[in-house]
Amino acid sequence: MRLAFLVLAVAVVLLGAGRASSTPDYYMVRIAWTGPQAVGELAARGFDIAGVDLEAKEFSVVTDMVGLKQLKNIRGIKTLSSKFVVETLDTSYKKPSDIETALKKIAFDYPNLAVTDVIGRSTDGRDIYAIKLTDRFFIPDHEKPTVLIDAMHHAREVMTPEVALDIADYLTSKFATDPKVQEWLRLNEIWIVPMLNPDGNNRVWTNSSMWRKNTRGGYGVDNNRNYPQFWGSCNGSSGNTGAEDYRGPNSASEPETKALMDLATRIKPVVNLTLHSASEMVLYPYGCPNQSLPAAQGATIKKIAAEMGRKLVRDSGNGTYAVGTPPDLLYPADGGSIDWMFAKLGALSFVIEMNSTNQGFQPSFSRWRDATVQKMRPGWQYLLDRIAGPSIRVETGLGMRTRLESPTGTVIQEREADEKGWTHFIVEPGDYRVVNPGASWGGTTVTVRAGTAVYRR
Ligand code: 0X9
Ligand code: ZN
Repeated sequence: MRLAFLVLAVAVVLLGAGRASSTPDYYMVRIAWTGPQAVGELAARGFDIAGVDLEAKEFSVVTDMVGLKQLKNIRGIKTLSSKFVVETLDTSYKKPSDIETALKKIAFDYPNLAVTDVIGRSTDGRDIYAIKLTDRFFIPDHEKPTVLIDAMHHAREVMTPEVALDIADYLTSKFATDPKVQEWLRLNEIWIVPMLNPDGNNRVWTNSSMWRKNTRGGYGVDNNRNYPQFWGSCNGSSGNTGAEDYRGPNSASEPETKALMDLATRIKPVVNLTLHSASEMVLYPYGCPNQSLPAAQGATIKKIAAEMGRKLVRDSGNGTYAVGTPPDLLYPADGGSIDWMFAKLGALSFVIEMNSTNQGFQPSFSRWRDATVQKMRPGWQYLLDRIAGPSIRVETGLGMRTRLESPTGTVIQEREADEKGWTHFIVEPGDYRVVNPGASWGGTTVTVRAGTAVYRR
């Protein structure tokens, strides 16, 4: 009796000890990169791909002891090293409450330029904050195209809100003295959502530094696999709740995804830039290998992505970011935000995967924070410059659809007007036909030259 009690007591102590240090055992495994196929295959098998380093020709996987053993037995996978990840947190990075504080301070300091907004509530009921930046003096707001910049779909990508906040800081603090900044805010309405996934981020600081998804049901959904476009359609996500790329029970099931969709549907951005880490890449649609962009708009998107890539210098200082689609450079990904932003709303959409995978998910704040936000500036600034380039701006009326055609009638793009009744297209230089097929006044077709002037109906 007494012995049994003792044994039981020991067992309880052992279990307790196991649980007390219940931080999962993570290994960061470096694998030789032979092309996107092997990466896609590991992702499809449920491995958590941390990032690809095209400079060193290797990629990284986050896994546990079991996964580590499995990896060693997969044909064609050459493991270069595996490192036990000690869970260090660099707490200088922003927490959900820091985002609210930072945005409210900007709006307080620059009331003529900035206003904060709550675009929705997260799974656990946290406010999802946005800030809108524009100079309200010169051009009335309603004539301006909107730009949408979002960050932190993925909780552990802690550098991304830093860059989003730097954009807001830069555009407000330099406005008084920098003519470039004045022009960007005179011509555009810029919406920034620095932390789309506050619940996941809270979990990073309190529980699990490698957390990626939101927190639905404790297991979480990957918000960047939850958008309706190509949802669950090309083996680029998982139906298992435990997977790091779990797509959710339905498309747009997640409040975070919905919040960004609702905002974008309302403001109809001409450009959407979504910030992720890491891999030092600029990605453009689509995330599915069997899908490709329509020719004319595709050419414009690819040119802009290539130019943005050339502006972004790698952390090593050697060379610039790689440019391509997710399946070209990383792995297939379905239900991602940029695919929906382009296919549904006609926004030219881009991912920046910032930082080298060398630094892990939490690059030392003191070493990398300022360096990274500075390295990103030429990229987003180029995007803002390009919006002022060849484009067509039409006042069409609320709810109206407008079709852009070549002079010979080839359809280039069709978009719905924004909440202010305007439709903006970013195009190559040249002549275009603007068609309002369902207009109540019987429809119009007008030929305009890109970038010359604003056309009013
Ligand atoms: O897998 C992702 O969601 C992104 N990479 S990350 O390492 N930051 O997780 C790539 C997103 C690709 N975007 C789309 N397919 N839309
Ligand atoms: Zn990401």
